[in-house]
Amino acid sequence: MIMAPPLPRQPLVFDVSILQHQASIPSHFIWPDHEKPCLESPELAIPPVDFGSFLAGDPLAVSKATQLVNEACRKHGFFLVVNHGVDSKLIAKAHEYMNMFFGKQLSEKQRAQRKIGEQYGYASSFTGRFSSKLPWKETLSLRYCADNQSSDIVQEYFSNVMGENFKQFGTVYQEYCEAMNTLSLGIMELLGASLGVGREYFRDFFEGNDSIMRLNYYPPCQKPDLTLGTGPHCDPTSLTILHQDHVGGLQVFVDEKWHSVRPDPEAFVVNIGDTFMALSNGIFKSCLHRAVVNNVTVRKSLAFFLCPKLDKVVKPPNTLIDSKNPRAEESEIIAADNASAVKEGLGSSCRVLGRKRQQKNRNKRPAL
Ligand SMILES: O=C(O)CCC(=O)C(=O)O
Repeated sequence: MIMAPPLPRQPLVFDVSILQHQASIPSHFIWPDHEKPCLESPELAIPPVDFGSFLAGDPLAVSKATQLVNEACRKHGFFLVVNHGVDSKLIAKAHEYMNMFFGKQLSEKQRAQRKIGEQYGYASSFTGRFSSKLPWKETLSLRYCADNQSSDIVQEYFSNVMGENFKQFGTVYQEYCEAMNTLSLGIMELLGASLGVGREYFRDFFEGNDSIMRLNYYPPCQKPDLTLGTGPHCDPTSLTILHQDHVGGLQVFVDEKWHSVRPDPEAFVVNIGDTFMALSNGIFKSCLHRAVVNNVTVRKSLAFFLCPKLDKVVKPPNTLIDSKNPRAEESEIIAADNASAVKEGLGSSCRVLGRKRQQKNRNKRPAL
């Protein structure tokens, strides 16, 4: 029998207008059984930290905030900040402009297409490197630099790549990133105080940071029990400040189970990444998390990933190294090398510094 030659494989295009209504989803989006989501999971009790009172220096508030953060970060690395001082109108605008961006025709979004090997731009599950376990989402990732020479980098990206019609998008996300920069440096004071190294130590380390802002847009999916919006991962970066809208979908792997994080539009979810875990000599944990999708509504999240300036050396302060907490590994990591490893999809080199004691747990597959 003569066999017909196989048809050339069509590139898979994540066209939301079609995919969100499909009763069955393409096999590329179906995750293996051991990674399929549990849509009903117990809620993770994460402490809300009154950030405004911490910054104001009220001794009782400082002691309460540092204690809550210390406990949460030793256990799983997640906490909430409330009374954070970020303008609620700016947050609302950042969400509104996400709706406008992701609501555009695919061809228009693809003007910012992120190419294979690149870290910034528009990405959807088109023909990436992975042909299976594709995440059910679209993203736009932007570079933000806090040094004086790159002060308008986000604004310029929109104008240069998307065109002058997108100038207002640039203004909104530039302002949002600046607010996240201020907030993240304040959180560094809180982490420094919680680790007993003083408020200035990590704040100074992250001055002039070279960070990433990611807009995550999760369309509805008619088979949310088969796929994931974001697969299980630990953030290779230093600190993540996430604003999730009212929908919910973030899950964290704690005590051998997945837990959901209840959405609170008044709060930011903060989590420790691998690089900060290394800076803390493994005392504060970077924890596995993921995002699930639903069959009813779009979900959005805004993630700011704080990363050190590229010439920084990532190593814990001597005061965090003692016989109870010996140095996890002798090597030091230059932030630029870490950033390249992350970009190439190799994971964080910082992992070796902070992770040794946690390695045993990390290698376990997440339970269903
Ligand atoms: O959307 C979320 O809740 C989580 C997103 C996330 O983990 C990521 O972008 O790395």
